[in-house]
Formats: sequence, structure tokens, C-alpha cells
Amino acid sequence: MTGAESLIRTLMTSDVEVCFANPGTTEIYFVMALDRIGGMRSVLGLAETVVAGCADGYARMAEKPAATLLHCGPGFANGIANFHNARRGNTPIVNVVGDHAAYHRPFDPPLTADTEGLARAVSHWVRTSTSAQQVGSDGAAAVQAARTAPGQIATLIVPADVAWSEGSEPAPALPVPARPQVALDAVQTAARTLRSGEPTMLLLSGQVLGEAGLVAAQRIAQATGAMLRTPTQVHRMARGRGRVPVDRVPYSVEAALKVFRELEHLILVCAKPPVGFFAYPGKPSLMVPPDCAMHVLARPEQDGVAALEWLADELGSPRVVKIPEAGPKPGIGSGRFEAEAFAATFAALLPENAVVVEDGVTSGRALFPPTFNAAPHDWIQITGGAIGHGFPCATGAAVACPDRKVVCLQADGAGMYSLQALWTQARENLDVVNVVFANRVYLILYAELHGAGQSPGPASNNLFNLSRPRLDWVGLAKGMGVEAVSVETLDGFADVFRAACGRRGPFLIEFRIS
Ligand SMILES: Cc1ncc(C[n+]2csc(CCOP(=O)(O)OP(=O)(O)O)c2C)c(N)n1
Repeated sequence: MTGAESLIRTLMTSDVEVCFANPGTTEIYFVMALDRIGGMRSVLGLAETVVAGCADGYARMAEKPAATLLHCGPGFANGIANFHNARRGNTPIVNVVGDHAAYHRPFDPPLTADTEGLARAVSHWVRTSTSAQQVGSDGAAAVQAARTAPGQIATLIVPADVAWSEGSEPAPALPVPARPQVALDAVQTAARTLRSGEPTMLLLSGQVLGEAGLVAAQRIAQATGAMLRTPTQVHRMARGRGRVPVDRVPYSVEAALKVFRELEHLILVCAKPPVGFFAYPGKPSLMVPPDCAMHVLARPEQDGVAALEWLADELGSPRVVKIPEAGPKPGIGSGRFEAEAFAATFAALLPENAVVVEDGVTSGRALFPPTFNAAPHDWIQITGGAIGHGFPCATGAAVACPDRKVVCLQADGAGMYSLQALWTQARENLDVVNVVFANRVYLILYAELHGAGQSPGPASNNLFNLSRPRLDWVGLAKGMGVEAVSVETLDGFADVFRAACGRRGPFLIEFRIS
């Protein structure tokens, strides 16, 4: 058996079922192995940023890693922005990166690069296999690393001669370590803080944004009056009617400071301390006031759900919670695009059990509160701020959840980074409705400029305006085999979105905002 074959068999034994790939010559041995072995689903992405985003979206929904197959240092490098987003979201991914045979590298062929160095920039675990005999156990170790809480990026570099050499054997799956439990002391400190009656907030992230964690957090809120928030970007959150509505920390520094202004205690539950997305002259980095005490109930890799349940029990909170009312039932708007009216319209029409992937940038800011009252759904956001996450992430989520409607909310500027994902959606016949907010500007950058007290000049207009030439999203989608329609009003959107959700397969709606 070749090294490539034993690695594929090892990955399959370790429950890796899908490989998002963009192969080259050094990965041909893996492609040959995939041909021979069968059973591993391979999905082609036409750029590595698509491959990386697909692997992210897949694992967020499947709750287990996919593999990627990438070509040498430069191929991996093309995926780095979306691997960064995945890393910031604690998504498990197993990267297999082909590379030159060790004996060939000294001749300095064109694709020679610091593959390990590039991998290290965004991976928690990096290894280069040195022999066909070893590559199976390397693969098993990579999956184990990826699945270690809270979820890691594991990158295995496989030189071509390791992949093609015979005499290899698959390795058995390695055990996945359980999430560590929090210490009694952490629970008791949090309980004491909450009993003090001083203004306290729980900041919830990662694993605890599933239904069980949110219910446990609500038990604590009910018993003590503690406030609840999520970070500005959620990795994946259970939302909609019947789910505990927890709002995000706002993006703008002023609005975020207001949220924390009166706070005396912040309890972190699998969350990091809240910081501004960027530094601004004269504004603080940390969003909580300097005299607010921060406590850690659970670190991101710990069992935050069990910790919240333990804390709720400690506080004597009943196990049944009353889910707070999430406001009036959303209604369908009319007229031109307006962020809040769009959010209400979207909430009114979102199908039951949908997966929403949001990379909506400025147009997506108002979406969170109105959609608490939508049908139950999961919501995924771009966790690392590297735009161009939406289309690929939605594509991967749809591979993971063939029975659920995936809706991708994508800003147009961000969408242009990775629009090739639409082609993968068409080829795999994935059930995704893509909504593009076509405002034809980098609106957020205009807002930042205004925030700095400046008016746009010729250079800013040249760098922030996308209307020359005008991007034609319907044409772009059709060119990649995805049906598409453009709309200009909220009522027009409602009609098309309803119809798109009533059919299967990829679809794109260009919402012409300007
Ligand atoms: C990988 C990456 N490159 C560049 C940026 C900087 N950036 C942030 S937002 C933005 C433009 C966003 O424009 P668009 O997606 O059209 O959203 P809008 O604000 O118009 O809604 C850019 C270029 C980034 N965040 N990530």
C-alpha cells in the first residue's frame, strides 16, 4: 500500500468522510488513492480560499473535521485567510498538503517554499511526514489534534515520495480527549459574584451557544438577574423562536462601551475578554470599564455547558426556563433596501431549521435582534474578520447538512474574494440560497473614514467604490451554473426568496441596493 493510500484509509477510519480539495502534481498520489479506495467524498474548490472556507463551514455543522488536500506552500497560502477565520472560530480541520520529495528540494524547483512556516501561521499542529511507514500514524495524530477541544487546525505536510512509496499501513483512530471540566473554585466564585447582586454579565461563546448551553445560561439569568451576551461574531449559535435570545456585543466601540458601562463583573464562559475590532485614537481596547472584575467560569476548551449547568444548580435555579419573548412577529417590508426592514423581512420568511451563514458586513449589522423571532435555525458568522468567508462556508455547511436549507448572506465586496464557491455549489447541487447585498461600495470603509472625521477624496473614492465597472452578480452566478435573479425592493426580495426556499439547489439573489 502506498503512503497516500494508507493516509486516506487512516482518515476514513478516524471518521473523516469528506475531502475538500484543490490538488496538483504532488497530490496526484492521493487522487489515485481516492480513485482506488472509494468512500471518501471529494469536493473540488476552484481556489484554496474556497477549499478552506468549505472545510470551516462543514466542520461547524458536522461537528467533526473534514480533510483538505492542498498543493505545496503556495496552495496552502492561498487558503490562509479562511484558515485564519476557522482558527479564530476554533473549527477542527485536517489539512493534507503535498510537497516536494525531500531529495528534490535542494535543487530548488519553482514551487519550493517554507510550507511548514506558512502552515504554522494558522495551524495549532504541524507535522511533515518523513516516511510511508509513518504517514498513517501521522494522519491519526492529525485528526486527534484537530478534534481536541475547542477544535484545532492540524496540518500534515506529505512529501511526494512519502505519498508514492509502498510498504505503508493505515493506523487506527486515536482517542479524542474529553473536554476538561471546570474546577469547583471557578463555579463557587461565579456563584458568589452572582449572589452579590452587583451588576453582572455572562459573556457566552463557542460550545455554550448551542441550545443546552443557552438554556443553562438562561437559568442563571432568571435566578440572579445576570445579563447575557455573545461576542460580536458567533462561531455557531442556535437561534429563533423557542431558543434563548442572547444579543451580541455591538461592533462599534461606542455602542459596545455602552453595553458594559454599568457592569461590575463580567463572567467569561468559553469566551475571551471583549475587545474592539480595531484600535482608534483616544478609545480603549478593552470594552469593559477598568474597575469591572473579570472572572473565568470556563476557558474555550473546557466543558462550558456542564459548568453553566453546575452553576445554575448551585444557585438553586429551576431546571425549566421561561424563554423570554423575542419581540413582535416580524413582517415583510416594502420599498428600497433598509437594513432593519430587510432583517424583519428575512426573519418572516426564513425556513424552519435553516443554516444561516452571514458575511454581510454593513448590510448585516441589523440582522441579529429581528431574527430571534424567526423559525428555529443555526447562525454562523465570520469569526476572524478576514472577509470572503460567506460563499465557501455556506458551501461546506450544505455538504454537511444535505437535509437543511442553507442561506448565505453575503456582502458584494467580500463576496468577490471567493465567488468561485458558487461553482462548487452548482457542481455538487447544494441546497443554498445566496443573497448578495449589492451596494457596489466598500461601505464599511467609507464609514471608517467618516468616523475619523474625514470626507472621501479622489483616492478614497477610487479605492472604495466598486461601481466602475458594475459587477453583474446575475451574470457571474449564471456563468458558474447557478440560477440567479436580481431584485430592487424588499417586496421583490420576499417573492423571490420565498420561491427560492421552496425549491432545491443553489440559487442567487442579487439585492441591488444602489
Ligand atoms: C481578507 C481581508 N481583506 C481586506 C479586509 C478589509 N476590509 C474590511 S471590510 C472591507 C470591504 C467590505 O465591503 P463589502 O463587503 O462590500 O461590505 P459593505 O461594507 O459594503 O457592506 C475590506 C476591504 C478584510 N477585512 N479582510
